[in-house]
Amino acid sequence: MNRQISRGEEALNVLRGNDRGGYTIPTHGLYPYQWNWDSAFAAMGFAGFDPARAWRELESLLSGQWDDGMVPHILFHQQDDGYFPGPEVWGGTGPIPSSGISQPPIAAGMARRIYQADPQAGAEPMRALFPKLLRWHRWFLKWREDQGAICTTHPWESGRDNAPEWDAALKRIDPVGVGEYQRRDTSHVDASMRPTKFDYDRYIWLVQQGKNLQWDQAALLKECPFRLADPTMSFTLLRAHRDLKALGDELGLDTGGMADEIALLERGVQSLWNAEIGSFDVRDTRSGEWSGIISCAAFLCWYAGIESEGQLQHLRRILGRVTYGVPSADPDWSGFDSKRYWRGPSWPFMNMLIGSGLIEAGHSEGEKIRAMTQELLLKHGFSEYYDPLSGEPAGGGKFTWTAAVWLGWVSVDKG
Ligand code: 9WN
Repeated sequence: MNRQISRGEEALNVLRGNDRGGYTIPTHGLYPYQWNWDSAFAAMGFAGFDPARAWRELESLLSGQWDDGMVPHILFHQQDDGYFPGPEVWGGTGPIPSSGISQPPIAAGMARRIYQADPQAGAEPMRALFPKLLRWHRWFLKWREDQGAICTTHPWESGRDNAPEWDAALKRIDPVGVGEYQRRDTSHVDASMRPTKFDYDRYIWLVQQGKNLQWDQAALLKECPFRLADPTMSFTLLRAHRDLKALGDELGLDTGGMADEIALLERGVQSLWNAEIGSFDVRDTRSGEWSGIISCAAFLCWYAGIESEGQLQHLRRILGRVTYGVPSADPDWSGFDSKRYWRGPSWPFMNMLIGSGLIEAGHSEGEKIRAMTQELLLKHGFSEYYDPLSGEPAGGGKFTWTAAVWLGWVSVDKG
């Protein structure tokens, strides 16, 4: 008789199965390359059973760093026709074929976790990573800063592809000349769970604009119509910079200027406070408009060490409406869709960032989110995301960062 394997063993198998030798793909088929913030979670997942492999994951991510300090959101280590848009569409200019945008900086926080588990073994890899991570963080501060908040210049840069906060800015783009292209995502998962063609035309148009400008940031700053100050980018950079400074101080490295940068980001996140809805929100730097929608990104404030009673009230209301973690969009918003990507579903890795921030801040909602996530993964395994009402899994299966969240945050079968 076959022994039923535990969730923990299953999680290890997911990570091992997605390991391509030095880097990890998010899931077979749908996402066959190395993604930036997924990779940081993969490192956390490996840390518990193979710390050397965890450091290797972060090193391979940073090996794609561009001359200007940017760390791309996708590294195309090997050509794979299962994903669109591939390296030739992006025309990245770094040392490894890559996309031309970045993603929320999670790596420094994960490096700190791995380091703290074994400071002696971690000192050398961390010393080598420190200047690279610092250059990346400073790239955000140089090219994405607005009133101290950090902007996203493409829906994919924020990591929340079809979040409703992008709708108004995307609508203003006329994707003239975008041409014919063949999507691959909808041949892996049901189209009803993915962004629409309207959105995709604009995603591709923005990629084409960046490529035509050879990813020259000064030119893009002037010309890119999509430049939205975003809670995801701002809160994750603030947290990442705090973590990196702590590591640098501990290792006796040069952290000059970092305290001032942290102070700037602390002021900057307050520029994302939309008093009308009493929540952190996306601010369009081109039009000056707020999105007016409360998304899961707003609840990353505690992860960044920012307290907010108003945000906590919204969290309590929203958690009372769902069963399986923080939904990506407010269930009381008229466009809420529990199955479509970033317009409603619950994402375990987001639950972890939000929940661990709340736990650090001493709020009981953090443990509640952890328990919800644990139950979700016990019942439904390691998918990309889930319906927050029914728990039904959606998107890709055998997903790296979801398995990593099990191993690093909610596991019930450790030891
Ligand atoms: C585009 C890999 C990535 C995540 C993102 C998620 C999704 C890609 C896509 O998958 O984005 O980058 O093609 O939909 O939105 O957060 O990093 O898991």
